Amino acid sequence: RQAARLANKLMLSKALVAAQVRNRIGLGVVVREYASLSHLHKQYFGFPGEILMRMLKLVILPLIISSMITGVAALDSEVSGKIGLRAVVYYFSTTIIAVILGIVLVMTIKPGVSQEAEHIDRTGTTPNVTTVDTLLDLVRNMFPENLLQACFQQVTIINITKDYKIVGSYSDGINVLGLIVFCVAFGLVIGKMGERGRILLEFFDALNEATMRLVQIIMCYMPVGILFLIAAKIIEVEDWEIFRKMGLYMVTVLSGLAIHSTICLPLIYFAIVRKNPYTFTLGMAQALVTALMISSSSATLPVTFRCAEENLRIDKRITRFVLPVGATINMDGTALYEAVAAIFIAQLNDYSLDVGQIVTISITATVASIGAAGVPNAGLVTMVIVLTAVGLPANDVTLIVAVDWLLDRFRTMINVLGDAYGAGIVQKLSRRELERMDVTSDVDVTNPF
Ligand code: DAS
Repeated sequence: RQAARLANKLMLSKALVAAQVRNRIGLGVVVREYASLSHLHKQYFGFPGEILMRMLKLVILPLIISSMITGVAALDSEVSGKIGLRAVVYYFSTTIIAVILGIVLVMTIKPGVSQEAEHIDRTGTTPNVTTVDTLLDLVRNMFPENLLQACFQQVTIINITKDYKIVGSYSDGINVLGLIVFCVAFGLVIGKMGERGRILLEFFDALNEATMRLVQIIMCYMPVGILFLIAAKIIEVEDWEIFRKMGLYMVTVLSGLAIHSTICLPLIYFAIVRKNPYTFTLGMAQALVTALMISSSSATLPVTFRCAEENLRIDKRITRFVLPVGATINMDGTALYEAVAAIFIAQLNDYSLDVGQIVTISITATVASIGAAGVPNAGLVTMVIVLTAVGLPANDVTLIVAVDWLLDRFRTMINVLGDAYGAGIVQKLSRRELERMDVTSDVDVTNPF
């Protein structure tokens, strides 16, 4: 009987052990299944976001072609007047200043560089590079052959003749810079063709309108795509360091916008108009708050007009040209943001950019800001142009998408402020033309801000 009892106990414990083992395996299977499921989750979450990214890439080609050709051709006809020429020179110079400011800040703050990488630099495991070495390095790299090689390799001659393939995910195959240079040249030619050119211009105008309507449709879907893009990213997050990087990225963009709007633009305004720039900014306060609230330069235009003409008493003959054109092609905030975001994404991917690529980013960020419409998130849409130009993974736009709703407000505010300063500066430079014009303006041009 004892042996039977013992055997019975043994059987029981074996069964128990077997059950335990089965459970463990079962648990292991469950965990493995879940892991694969969560992998599926990532795909499921990522899919709607991927759709958004691919839709944005689809509009790159028509967006660049139509906005650049119509923009350049239209500028050409507008620029016949000295007022238009002064406005265009102002637009380009302040946009380039904003881009350079953004690049200097993002290369200094390095928001996308991981801490351990920075730590290595600081602990000197790499040779302790002093500022002087860095500067010497920079000068050494600026030798003519490097500079020409870097710049022209990237920007025009060699690259522009690179035939771009329109197969597969075509936006990755686009030679964006080559396309831009072609569109500028083509736009200038059309602008000079008179009546025949007008027919072509109407076609590209219609193409631009159709493309912008497509962009509007994509933007209706954008909140959904952004939601899923962010969800997929949050699932993927291994190291929470990404949030530190995102925070630094926002600080970089916001500080760039703050410096540009409180130092760069006021300095240019004061240098030319010799009036207090901060009083000027106060006069635009209502328009700036509106831009901050609605994230759209175009929708803010009526308020911008009212502030410029009533508070700042800028001549209507100036505002009627400078403000609408400025709201369309003068976007200092957007240009700064696109340059910072592109280099931030390069840093996230440990992608070292050479001089030529930095120049490429400067040019494409400027052009992308011209192509961006004065509507919410427009800078995000044209951001894909900058990333494609330097071969950066456009899907990393996901990260900057998450905070675009906030940054868009501030860059729109700076866009509007830049347009207003432009109107004040162009008015000051065009006083002689205004006085010569026989149309008497109903505002006193003798005492513009
Ligand atoms: N929201 C755009 C504007 O209205 C700016 C941008 O998207 O970059 O100016």
